[in-house]
Amino acid sequence: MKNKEVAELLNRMGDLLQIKGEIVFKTRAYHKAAENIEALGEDIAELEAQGRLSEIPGVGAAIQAKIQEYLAKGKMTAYEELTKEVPETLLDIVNIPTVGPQKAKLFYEKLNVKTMEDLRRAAEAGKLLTLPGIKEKTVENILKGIQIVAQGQERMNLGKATDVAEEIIALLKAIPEVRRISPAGSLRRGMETIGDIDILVESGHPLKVMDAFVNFPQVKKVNAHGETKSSILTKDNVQVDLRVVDAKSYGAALLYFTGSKSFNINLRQIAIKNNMKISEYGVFAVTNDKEKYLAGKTEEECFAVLGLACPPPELREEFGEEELFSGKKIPKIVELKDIQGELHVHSTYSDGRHSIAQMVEAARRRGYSYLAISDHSPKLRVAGGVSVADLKKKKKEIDNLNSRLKGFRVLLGTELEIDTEGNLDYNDTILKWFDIVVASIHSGFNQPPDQLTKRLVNAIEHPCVNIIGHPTGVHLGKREPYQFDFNKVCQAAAEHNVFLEINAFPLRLDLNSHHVYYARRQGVKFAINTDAHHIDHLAYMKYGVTIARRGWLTAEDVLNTRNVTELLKMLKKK
Ligand code: DGT
Ligand code: CA
Ligand code: CA
Ligand code: ZN
Repeated sequence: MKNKEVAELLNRMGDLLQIKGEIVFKTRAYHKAAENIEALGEDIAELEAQGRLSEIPGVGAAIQAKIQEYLAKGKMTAYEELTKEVPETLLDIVNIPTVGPQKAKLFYEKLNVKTMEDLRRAAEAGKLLTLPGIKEKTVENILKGIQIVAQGQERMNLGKATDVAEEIIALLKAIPEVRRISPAGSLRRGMETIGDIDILVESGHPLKVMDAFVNFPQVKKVNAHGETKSSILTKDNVQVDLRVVDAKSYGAALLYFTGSKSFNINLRQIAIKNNMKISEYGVFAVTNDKEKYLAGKTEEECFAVLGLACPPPELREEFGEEELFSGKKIPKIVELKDIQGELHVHSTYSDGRHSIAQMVEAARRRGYSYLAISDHSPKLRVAGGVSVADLKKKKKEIDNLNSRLKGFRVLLGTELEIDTEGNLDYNDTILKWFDIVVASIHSGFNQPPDQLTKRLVNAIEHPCVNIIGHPTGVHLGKREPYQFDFNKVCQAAAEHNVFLEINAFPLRLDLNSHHVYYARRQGVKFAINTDAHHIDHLAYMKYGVTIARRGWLTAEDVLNTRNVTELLKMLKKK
């Protein structure tokens, strides 16, 4: 299908026109058309063949002609003409999170910034600060954004990295010479995205382990094959670094290769202050240039000789380090076993694969005591939103189940569509039927940030809305988050007792750990949900809990660590 290509081209056209300074009415038309084409259930070439292009909402005569030209000749003259006026490389800049067409236009006109590299240089040289409305924080975000884009393409999500690592670790564990083994690096810290997989092994026979490793069936290419470090590329292009060390440095190596780099630097400074040295081999006392080994067998003993408690790997990040090294006790962060149920899963009533009863059965097997079946609402037609008539059936089915089940409660939920104007689905009478309402955005991602903020805040203020689902809309490595004022949304959520979701689906992981850490400080509370469309997806809960842990959440901060009675009480809005 050419749908994606066509939508992409129209989006690019809209962005370029925006940079050129075309009126919003015109640029919006391209973005709208693109959005609708992407949501199309049919092949656009088929539609064209049947002369039905005009049936696509938002596709007027002008855009229709451009699509026809593209489908027939593989090019769009208007687009090519436009790139002669506005450099196409500016689109890379538009794609940097927090930049967008308005700023790209400003940078281009005032500073002749044409490429991502131009922008990085201008940002680092402080030139952006001379422009109206650009503050230091803005520049910081832009630089961070450039980094994300630069890395974004090749990084994999936590779910994929976990699967690959588990397979390799299982094979390594089967080698008799392998004693202790652990993942390290960003995977052990539970980052949303992973660059490469690091694994650490303790063994007295490193060469045996390495020889086996480079010959695993997953290996496509061996990049390094040594006694302490080997590195391979798997058949699906994942880099795996393996390090093998002896017993007395295993703990120190685990600590070092878990990182983060910033965390390691902090530790090194603490060591220096105590006349010690820390490396991947151990912690050493340093007197008159002589080194004496103090610790290294376990992480705990390394931290202990430095006078520190051993922090969970998820907290070893730059963004929480002030709190981490403050000397205060580290709070007990949430664990998978604290989770008592879920509030956002789908059934066959919308686009889920399994019936309510099957979802409930799977939830019970996980030891949960409640599950909210939150199917899509009617406006999300592509996902089979539940009509009012079907909702009555669904309610009856849930009531029946509840009268039979012991020690388990099925909740009637909905994933309520927030439309492009900020209106909600169903009417207020019907909304009151639900035990729980998760409101989400699935359209209009390219709207101006003010409009997106308004849509989210409107939903939060509605008396029936309890949770905002996947609040930023990101699809890791595939779709950037939509732009809105996160601070305002946090404030509204805290004020109106609305929970922000940590969506545990590996493609999303939305909110991410930075958001969670920040939002918690604004007084926000959270719900962790898998957004399961299949019974197997319930297992993704562990990723959501990892993100929560990275954001320093305790069980207190998470709605679905409560039993159902407490939970329903906590949903009451002021
Ligand atoms: P990634 O792979 O990009 O997702 O991120 P990491 O954190 O896994 O980074 P990686 O694979 O380059 O290195 C693994 C760990 O090794 C890292 O978290 C900390 C440690 N490490 C690597 N290079 C350095 C370094 O130059 N300085 C310090 N202090 N630590 C390093
Ligand atoms: Ca790594
Ligand atoms: Ca690595
Ligand atoms: Zn959903």
